[in-house]
Amino acid sequence: MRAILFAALAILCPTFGASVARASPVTVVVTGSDGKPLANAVVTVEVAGVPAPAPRGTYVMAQQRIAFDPHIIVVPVGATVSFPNRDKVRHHVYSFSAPKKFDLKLYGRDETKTVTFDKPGAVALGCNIHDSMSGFVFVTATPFAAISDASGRVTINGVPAGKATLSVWHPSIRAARNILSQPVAVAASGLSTAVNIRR
Ligand SMILES: [Cu+2]
Repeated sequence: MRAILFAALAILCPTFGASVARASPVTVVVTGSDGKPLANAVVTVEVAGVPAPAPRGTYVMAQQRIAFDPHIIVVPVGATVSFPNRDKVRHHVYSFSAPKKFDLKLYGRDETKTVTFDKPGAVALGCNIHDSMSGFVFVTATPFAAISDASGRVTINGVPAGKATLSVWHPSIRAARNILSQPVAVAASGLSTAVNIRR
């Protein structure tokens, strides 16, 4: 009887039974303290009971034209990232960040070293040879994460409707771990919001 009732409800009301699993786009526009769009901010949506996906494929942070390329990558907890050197000169990549301290001693062109990131958080990269080199590996514990584009915008698909925590990370944010967090309610139709990093 209960199964029949459930089926009847599902027909009468298409969202019944599907509301928890429904995938909704979350759109966020991030602006800096000057009010202008902020690129290279990491937006994450944490949903209780939804862990980071298992690492899949290859994650690459190249050294190219005396810079980290791309400037920032987002990877799930447990991911192994390769650091190929595509320059003619040698690099010495390191990080002092709490989630992952490491040191890749001098290595030359077309050499690759790898690092496994097993704790969530932002890992700032530097090079002992080139002070101007700056990059980040952002290690996330949720599958819902994206980097803001030049217009400060991110769109994250697949977030289930319900309660969540929306967080924005950027090195210029003056807060613990450079992160601003707020509780949000994601509707079945998604969520569209704006975050200014000034506190
Ligand atoms: Cu270097």
